[in-house]
Amino acid sequence: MSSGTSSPPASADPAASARVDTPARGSSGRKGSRRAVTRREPRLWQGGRVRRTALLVLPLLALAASCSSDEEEPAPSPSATPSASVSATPTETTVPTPTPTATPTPSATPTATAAPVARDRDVDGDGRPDTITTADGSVSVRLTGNGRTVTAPVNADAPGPAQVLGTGDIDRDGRVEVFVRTAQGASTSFATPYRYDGSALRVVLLDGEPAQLGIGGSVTHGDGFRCLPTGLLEVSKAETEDGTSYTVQVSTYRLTGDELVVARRTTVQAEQGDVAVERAYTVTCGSVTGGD
Ligand SMILES: [Ca+2]
Ligand SMILES: [Ca+2]
Repeated sequence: MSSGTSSPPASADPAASARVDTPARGSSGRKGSRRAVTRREPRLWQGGRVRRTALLVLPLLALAASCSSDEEEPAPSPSATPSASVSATPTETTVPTPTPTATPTPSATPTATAAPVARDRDVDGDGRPDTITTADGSVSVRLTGNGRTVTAPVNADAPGPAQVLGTGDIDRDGRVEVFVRTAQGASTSFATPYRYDGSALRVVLLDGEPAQLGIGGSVTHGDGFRCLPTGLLEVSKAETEDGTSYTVQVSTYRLTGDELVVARRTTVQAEQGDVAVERAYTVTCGSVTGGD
């Protein structure tokens, strides 16, 4: 049932197709064969060129891929940033709250330092009472600490040995002064102080003469003195004509060396019973006391 003009079955082999085309005769057949060859040779050449191109391209692609992979190498991530830069980030610094300084407690108002009060009969100020004696025309002190005896002359108006009235620290230097009665009147006696200067016993002077401090008085006059805590000696003299109104002279002395130097002197008018009048009849200095 086949005819001579029927086309041969298509073959998958390109060579078989060439063999089928080659036996054709005639110009048309030759041309067709030539066209077939010229059509297929390029395919063969193209195929070889494709393979060669592939051989060339593949390494290039591989190289490109390599380069691309190199190029695509991930840049250092921010995590690679040196930690120093991180730590350089300013952070909030907690400023320590200054601890408030304790407010100094105000010291107590300093109290006036009380001057030392010498012990009675402690003439040299060593804390131990010393032995005081009198004889005609003298007063002596035996110092307990070293056993030494110091003596001073006494110019007494009254006959016989002078009497020791007591001791008191006039200037508050820690050494008591010795009060010796050196005169005795009808209503008034007089005391002369002696002081130990560290080496000798010396009479205390007033106006260049041995001081004579009056003690006591009468209806018309009064004499008294007292040792002040400030280390001064206050001497008061009162006079009255009617026994009611008094004129009181108050003299304050500072013991400087062996001398009583007046520091203040005032005159006041006072009535009987006034403290100024009472002081003119009273003696208060250590163990020396007296008056009405
Ligand atoms: Ca003593
Ligand atoms: Ca003294």
